[in-house]
Order: sequence, then structure tokens, then C-alpha cells
Amino acid sequence: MKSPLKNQWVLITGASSGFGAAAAQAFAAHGAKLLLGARRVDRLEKIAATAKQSGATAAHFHALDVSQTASVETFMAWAKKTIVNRKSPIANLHVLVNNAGGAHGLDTVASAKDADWETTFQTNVLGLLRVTRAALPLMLHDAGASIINIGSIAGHAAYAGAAAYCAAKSGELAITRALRHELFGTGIRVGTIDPGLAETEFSNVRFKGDQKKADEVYAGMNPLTAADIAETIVWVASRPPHVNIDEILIKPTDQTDMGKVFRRKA
Ligand code: NDP
Ligand code: 8X3
Repeated sequence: MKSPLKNQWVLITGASSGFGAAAAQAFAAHGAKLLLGARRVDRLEKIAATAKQSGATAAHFHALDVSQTASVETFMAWAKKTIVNRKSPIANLHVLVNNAGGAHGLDTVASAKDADWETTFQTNVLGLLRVTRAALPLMLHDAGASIINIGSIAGHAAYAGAAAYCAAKSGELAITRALRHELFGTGIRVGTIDPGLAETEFSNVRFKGDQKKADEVYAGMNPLTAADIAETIVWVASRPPHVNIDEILIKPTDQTDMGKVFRRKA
């Protein structure tokens, strides 16, 4: 059976690692056409090449820093130019995956740094808003298009050391819900996928390159994988146009709550 994503344009932010890179491969397997953005362009180049081998009808990439309005606007102008050609004169972005983001530090409010708070909000909250604002003119009404935001279990509960990250992911949830109201009647679908612990580069980034600390986060438990989330993103995007998957909370079986993780002894 032909996938509803075949030949459809899919834009993924934060496609250079983790969920975004895995989503590129998962959409590629459905024959989608990819627009990939992140700051590490060398990585995007490799991911786009692999996606083409995995079945992507097209795989293009461009530098994107979601924390900078000018970068988002340049990126989206490039995306529009890439989509629009003589055969298809109207931009028809089918799926926007707002995935770029992450946590910076695990410090209490009493000891955290402005720079970490600012990066957290610039990427997870303002970046999501900027990219969506710039992408909306490229999305057709009533064509089964989707905006899929990546939230977190951290948007549903709080834990010590993550005040800014939890606030940012609560913000992502609020933005998703507001957008759902704003786009009501356009046929553009809006939803959020909110994962629990998943082993990607997330913890390495949070702990500023300290891989030992990052590994401890997943010690003795079976975390989610990037492929698990990519599969979910593609499932959401491939529902029939009248179905809007609003919110999904997805956790490892070994995690029931933020701090409640089952760990096997070595
Ligand atoms: P990774 O660190 O593996 O990937 C993060 C991606 O975001 C990278 O591609 C990175 O690209 C990109 N990114 C970060 N900052 C920017 C920026 N300013 N502009 C553009 N791209 C940026 O982590 P994950 O794949 O795990 O994270 C993806 C999303 O999932 C994040 O929003 C994260 O908060 C969320 N999440 C993660 C969970 C987990 O446990 N792993 C659980 C729940 C949610 P580059 O550095 O090249 O710019
Ligand atoms: C990432 C999951 O538990 O590290 O959003 O905050 S957690």
C-alpha cells in the first residue's frame, strides 16, 4: 500500500542527532521529501545522504539556529525555494516536526546560570514559535498537513534541577494547545509527543559533554530509543486527514514518573 507520506515535504528541526535524525530515516522509509535543519551542517549532510539511500524521494539540508530569528527566516526562505518549482508552483509543506531543543544543566534555581536558562527558552519555546510562524505560510489548508511538536514528560511534572526545562516544556504544551485552537478550521493538524527518558545526545548536552554523567541517567534501565520516537512521529503524521493525535505521553516501561525509574543491579 502506498504511504500517505510518499512524495510529501517534511521539515525536521534538530535533525542532526537523536529523535530528529531518526525521524529523517523513518520518513525516508515512507518515500517522503526531506528538509533538514540544525546547526551542525556536517552531520546533516551525512544524515541526508543516508536518508536518500533509505528511500527519501529528496533530502535537502540547511543550517538552522532556532534561537536566532534571522537564521529561521533564512532557513524558511531556503525551504520555500526548495519546495517551489515549475512543476509545483505552490509551497506545500506537509509535515513540520518541531524537535530542536534540549536541557542545559541540572542546577537548582539557587545555583543555575542565566546562560543555561536563556538557551533553554530560546530553543524549546521561542525557537518553536519562530519556526512555526515562518513555516505556516508554506502549509496548505485542508490537505492533511501536520505540525508535530516534541515536548517531554518534563512538561507534565517538575523535578529538582530542571525548573527552566520543565517550564519550557510546559510552555511547549501550552503553545501546542493554543496553536490547535488557532488553526481550528484550517485542516492543519497540531499535536505534541511527550517522551520520558530516551537515550540520545540529550544528557551529554545537558551535562556539557560529561559522558560519564550522561550514562548514569540510563544505568540499569531500558530507556526509549530515538527510533521509538521517530516511529511515533511518523505514525502521527500518517493518520488520515480527519484524525488529529493531540497529545501522546510515551515513557519507557522502566519509568512511571520523573524520579521513579526501575534499575536492574549490574
Ligand atoms: P539530541 O541532543 O540528540 O538532539 C537535539 C537536536 O536539537 C540536535 O539535532 C541539535 O542540533 C538540535 N538543536 C539544539 N539547539 C538547536 C538550535 N539552537 N537550533 C537548531 N537546532 C538545535 O536530543 P534529543 O533527540 O533527545 O532531543 C530532541 C528533542 O526531544 C528536544 O526538544 C528534547 O528536549 C526532547 N526530549 C528529549 C528526551 C530525551 O530523554 N532524550 C525526552 C523528552 C523530550 P545542533 O546541535 O546540530 O544544532
Ligand atoms: C527529557 C526527559 O526526564 O530528562 O525531556 O526531563 S527528562
